[in-house]
Amino acid sequence: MSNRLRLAIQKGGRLSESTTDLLAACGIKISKPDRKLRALAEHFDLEVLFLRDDDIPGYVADGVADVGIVGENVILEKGKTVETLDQLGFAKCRLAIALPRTFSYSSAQDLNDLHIATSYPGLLQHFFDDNGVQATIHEISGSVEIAPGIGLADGICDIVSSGSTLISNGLKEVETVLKSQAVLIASPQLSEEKKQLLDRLRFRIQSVMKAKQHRYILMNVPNTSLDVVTDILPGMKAPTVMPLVKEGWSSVHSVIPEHAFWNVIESLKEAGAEGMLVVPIEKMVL
Ligand code: PRT
Ligand code: ZN
Repeated sequence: MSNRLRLAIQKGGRLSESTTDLLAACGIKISKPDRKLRALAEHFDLEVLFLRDDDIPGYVADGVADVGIVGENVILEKGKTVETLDQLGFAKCRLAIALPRTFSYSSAQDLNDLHIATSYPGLLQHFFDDNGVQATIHEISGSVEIAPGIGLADGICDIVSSGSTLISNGLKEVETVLKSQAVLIASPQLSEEKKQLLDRLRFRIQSVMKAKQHRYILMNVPNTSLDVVTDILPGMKAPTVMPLVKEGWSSVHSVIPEHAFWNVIESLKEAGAEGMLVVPIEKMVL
């Protein structure tokens, strides 16, 4: 067996571009596969297998691939034994039950005796069991959203992101079965060497993800406001403060979480900060 780490990723689809972008940001370049099923990465002991997303949990569970990148919805539906290591922040969506817009719906009990079409029979049955619902599941593999319109089912259970597919098919979302995003999964039985490679890969992924969730901020602050401003700013340890050539002023640098961004900016402005610059961070190693 080779000591390269074998990573299974989606060959072509909604996960592909974000997956190769993430690997590239981790310094791992993989050449386009064309029709090939596998490729070697440059600058890292990694071999990539290009698969349909539905096959990824099985390949990883069987140890044919060591690790994989796939949506949580697919892992949970397949019920394979894999370890879920890190949420990757892309391909965010939800698995939802939707009914015709005109259906008067108040609770899960209204689903009793309905026929629901889905490509996720396992997760849907689980939801029915948890909620004491007796309904019939029609498993279909694609174009689920047209099932009620052609009289195949009363409703559907499908992946939703913006919701526009449901609207254009006259459907409304009534229950969320699962929230999902792309995750890194691993086989439970990895050799020590592969575990070390995996640790290096995860360290890079986490540095890239932390960087995406933060911004670097620089501003000029009158020295009289420094205490207030440094209280607002967390920084990695504490903000950096450097004197400006103009007397009585300092330049303050810090790192702020993206989610707190606008609130922090507003408070800084009120505290007297001027000339704020906010720049993206490429990698963040703590
Ligand atoms: O060929 P292969 O089997 O590999 O790919 P696939 O066709 O099965 O999957 P693909 O590439 O469509 O999606 C891969 C993964 O992306 C899914 O398993 C989800 O984890 C995630 N994802 C994120 C989505 C969506 N968003 C999404 N919007 N998967 C599918 N959709 C579809 C959905 O099925 C519906 O038809 O988009 C439509 C709804 O989108 P909105 O924006 O109109 O709500
Ligand atoms: Zn698929």
